[in-house]
Amino acid sequence: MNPLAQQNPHRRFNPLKREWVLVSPHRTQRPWQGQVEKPVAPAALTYDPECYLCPGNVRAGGVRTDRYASTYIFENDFAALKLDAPRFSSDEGGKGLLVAEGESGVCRVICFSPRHDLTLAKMSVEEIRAVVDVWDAQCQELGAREDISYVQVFENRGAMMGASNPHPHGQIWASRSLPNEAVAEQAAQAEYMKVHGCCLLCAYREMEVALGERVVAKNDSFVAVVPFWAVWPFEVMILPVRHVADLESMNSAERDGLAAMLQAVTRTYDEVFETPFPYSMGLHPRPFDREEHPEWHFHAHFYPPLLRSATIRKFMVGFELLGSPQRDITPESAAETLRQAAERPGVR
Ligand code: H2U
Ligand code: ZN
Repeated sequence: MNPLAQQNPHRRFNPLKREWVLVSPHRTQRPWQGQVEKPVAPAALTYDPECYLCPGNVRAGGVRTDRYASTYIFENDFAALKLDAPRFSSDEGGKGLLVAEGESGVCRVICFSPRHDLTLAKMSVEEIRAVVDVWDAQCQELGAREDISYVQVFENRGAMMGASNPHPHGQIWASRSLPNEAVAEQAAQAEYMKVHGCCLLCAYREMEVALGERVVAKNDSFVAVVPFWAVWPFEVMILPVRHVADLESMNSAERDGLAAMLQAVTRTYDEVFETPFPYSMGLHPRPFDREEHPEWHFHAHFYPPLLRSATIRKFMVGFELLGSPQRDITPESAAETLRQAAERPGVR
């Protein structure tokens, strides 16, 4: 790392989104008298009769959840997307200012475990592997549809990130059009491959492993780093070692490797402030738009909001909202904090 960058304000380029982030390392000592969140008590019951997602219970929409024993998938009772939504496109006034398009798709919920009190961090690698396999089956099933171009798998974890229920669960939103993030990442990866003749994230992963300063965890098939261009204080990206575009292309050992890496990252997070660490995480497989995507390198993003303790979060406000994202602690120092947390007995 350039020593000037460790002490001085600078901006860093995110080649995956082709955006800049402002880094202000000299500012980490500034006082804080703002909002403090209440710590969240972890869920204690293995079965909660009031929980919409526990086996055998009736959900908010009136449907009963099966008595499932491992993972469980159901159509979201309050889906944001519908398969039968009408197709239309309009440009009121013809000036490209009031443009709308009909959008269709599918929203599903996936319960990771029948146990109400678990989280990915508390599940075994075998149990997380079952979740990985369901994600893959969902991507294959939904991605094969003519009217689907992207399958976005994600998890909102913790009330701070808007999760509606502590029961371990995630969501799958599959849509006719490519969401913004996929559009940006696809264009950037395709352009990089055209100009440099190699994969952006393969080249990036090699450099990060060689440098080591932003690496948080490694196994035979996956690497976790705080990206050079991270926006959130403890943001992490998980990258496969092999150039694979989706879960389907991963062999059994790689799927186990992904499960182990998800466990390592979530356990490490929970150690940082000795609290169940909130985050939004999601998978970025290739688009399922029937095009070849040689440029696309599968990856997962973790975006956690916590900054300084279990109760002090980063806000994306002011300059972040109106100018560019900004961070104080450097990605290198966040990676060091995460590596130290990963050494604690709770993780290993
Ligand atoms: P979170 O990932 O933000 O917790 O959202 C859970 C989803 O579960 C949410 O989209 C759905 C909500 O619509 N849900 C049901 O489909 N049925 C229910 O009974 C409760 C929640
Ligand atoms: Zn539950």
